[in-house]
Amino acid sequence: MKMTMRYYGKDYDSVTLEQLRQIRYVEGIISTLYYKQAGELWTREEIAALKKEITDGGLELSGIESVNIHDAIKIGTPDRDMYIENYIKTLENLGEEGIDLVCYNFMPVFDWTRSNLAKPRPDGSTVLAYDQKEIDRIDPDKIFESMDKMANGFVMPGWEPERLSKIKELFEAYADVDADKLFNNLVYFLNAIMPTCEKYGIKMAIHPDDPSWSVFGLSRIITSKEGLVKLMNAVPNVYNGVTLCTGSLGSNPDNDLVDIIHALKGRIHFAHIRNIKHTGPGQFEEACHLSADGSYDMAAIVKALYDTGFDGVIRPDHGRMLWGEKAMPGYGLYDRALGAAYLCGLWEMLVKYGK
Ligand SMILES: [Mn+2]
Repeated sequence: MKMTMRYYGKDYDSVTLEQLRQIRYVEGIISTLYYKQAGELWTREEIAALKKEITDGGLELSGIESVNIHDAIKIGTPDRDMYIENYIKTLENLGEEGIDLVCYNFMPVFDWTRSNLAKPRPDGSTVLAYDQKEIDRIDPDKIFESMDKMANGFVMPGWEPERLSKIKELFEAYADVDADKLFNNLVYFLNAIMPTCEKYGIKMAIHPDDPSWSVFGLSRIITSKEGLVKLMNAVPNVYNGVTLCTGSLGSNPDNDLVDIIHALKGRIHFAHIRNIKHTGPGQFEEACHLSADGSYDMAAIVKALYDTGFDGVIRPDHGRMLWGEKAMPGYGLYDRALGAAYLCGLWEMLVKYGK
């Protein structure tokens, strides 16, 4: 297991590499070329510059989150092959720079969604929260505006303002993309990139949809054990793998996270570990990583990873906003550092006394 922290780059993140390096538990960084639009080619020079920034900061670049997928690939329009070609070239450039882990998602139009990015808790900290009833009241055209207003002035991953102007077109383009079509388009994409992944040893790790159900009537397919196992079987190549995000999959209380980890044995290349608290049907809020603070037994989750031989990259996921920090929602320094320490503690106990 390698503990890492997500970092958006010096021009976008309020947290510095120096701070991240001082979290003794953290060995590597997960980052991205944040300025790149989905579908754009990443050049070798750009990737080398990212790597250099992180290496100069005393850490290693342990993987990319994310190389985003252009809508043409998800929708399956005739120009998808050109975008797949670009994706392959990007993977080749990443491979040449020694990167062997790429996280991505396959959600139509919207990336992760929340109804509140700073819900106060009784102790004065704030968390991201979701309430389906509130989302149902928001016009899909207004959701960008609503998320942007809550973002403390940060540009959030998946909510880049460039996408706002295209939202009506996007909804139209996805109108006849049902779950089967979306799934087939994902399989088409994976089959096309697998030879490159094999050549460079790049593990693809699909991030589950967040929340794990359909939002605004758009299809979502990576929401459960069934969908994940179906995808693993459709492209039975070890480089077609999963980002086990406990918070995203765990948004649906019907998902048994320990069972999912066992079902995906050998195919989990990247783990996002965080706790959430179910507060009602279609409702949840994020929590501190500690088991007692949310609905999930984090020791059981970490043990399932350990028991299935997980040896990939792990990172604490969204944290609470603490101690007056101003940061990108979910991506403050303090609670993620506490999360890393907690998860490393659980892991050390398993390594030393788990058997
Ligand atoms: Mn995640």
